[in-house]
Amino acid sequence: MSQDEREQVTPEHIFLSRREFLKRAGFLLAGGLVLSACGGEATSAVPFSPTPRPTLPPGAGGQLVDEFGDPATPLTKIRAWGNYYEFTRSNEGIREAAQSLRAFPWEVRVDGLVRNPRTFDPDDLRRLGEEERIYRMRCMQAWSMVIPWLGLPLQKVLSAVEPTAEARWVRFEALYDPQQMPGQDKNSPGYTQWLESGGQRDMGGRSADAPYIWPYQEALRLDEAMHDLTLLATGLYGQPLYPENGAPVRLVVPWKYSFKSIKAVVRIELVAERPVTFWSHVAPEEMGFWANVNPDVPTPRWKQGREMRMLGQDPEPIMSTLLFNGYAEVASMYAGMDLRKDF
Ligand SMILES: Nc1nc2c(c(=O)[nH]1)N[C@H]1C(S)=C(S)[C@@H](COP(=O)(O)O)O[C@H]1N2
Ligand SMILES: [Mo]
Repeated sequence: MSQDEREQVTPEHIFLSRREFLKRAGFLLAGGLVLSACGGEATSAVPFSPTPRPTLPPGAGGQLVDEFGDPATPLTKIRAWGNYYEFTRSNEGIREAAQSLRAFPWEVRVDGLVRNPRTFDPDDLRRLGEEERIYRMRCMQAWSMVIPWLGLPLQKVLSAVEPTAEARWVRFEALYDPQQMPGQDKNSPGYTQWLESGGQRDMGGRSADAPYIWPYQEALRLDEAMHDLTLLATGLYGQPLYPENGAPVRLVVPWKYSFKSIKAVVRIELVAERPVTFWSHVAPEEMGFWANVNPDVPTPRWKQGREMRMLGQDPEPIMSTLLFNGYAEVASMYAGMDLRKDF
């Protein structure tokens, strides 16, 4: 498919911005950016080989690929596998479990240390400028996906509210509503099971002394939040977000382990002090605040040097993990920082 044809199927305002960015950054876009309802299946599994990482075969014509040529994960797989602790502790269960979410009407309050606090609904956010961004997403559980998001750089939202000089950190809060989100209910089977197992059974459940504190909360340093890669996503594969993938609005920070990419965001607050985050409270030895993807810094249960790329294949290919998930352009934000200590 030629570039002209591509621009016809992808609205220009969506297509242009990231492409311009890639040009500036010196990346070559290897494949089509066709918006389709469903990802094509990649055809062959690639066995593990050490860095530099191999480029996976793009598969059938018209398949979406990320900026390094890796094919997108099929939509069915993106919907069928993930993490959503408000609903379930099971990776496979998110799609079914999250259907009880009511994602409309919805508001995202943006306030705190800003001159112009505002409330946005998802359409307000879209009007600020929706783009397609095909990003790799790397979970700390050593699996990864390539996801064609729709969304806008968070930068645009933050600029609109005008942070004051005191604002240093950005805190993100997800929905708290145990009626809709059974995992938040202390009487839920998942919660009870977790307590009975001494907190050992699932990701992060370290001890009953460090229970989950709802709502799910995340945070970024202001410069990270303002980085062009940082996205507030409102859709994927050309459609509004599905409940299981964080409808109607979620954060996407592609160079960090994906627990930073908080779903179902209702509030974004500019603050002066670094906030406590959900996972760094529950499992501080494993899920640190910074969470930059780093193959050289193992975590207690996962070595982090490799990842399973979810493509809906059997078996799924195993790949080398890259520093900052391959997004080397973020490195300057961490100059002088010990990435081993500040993990
Ligand atoms: N609100 C909320 N956001 C969340 C989570 C969660 O449990 N609740 N899980 C995180 C984790 S651990 C991962 S790996 C990603 C998974 O996103 P996906 O299910 O869309 O693949 O969402 C992140 N965002
Ligand atoms: Mo994760």
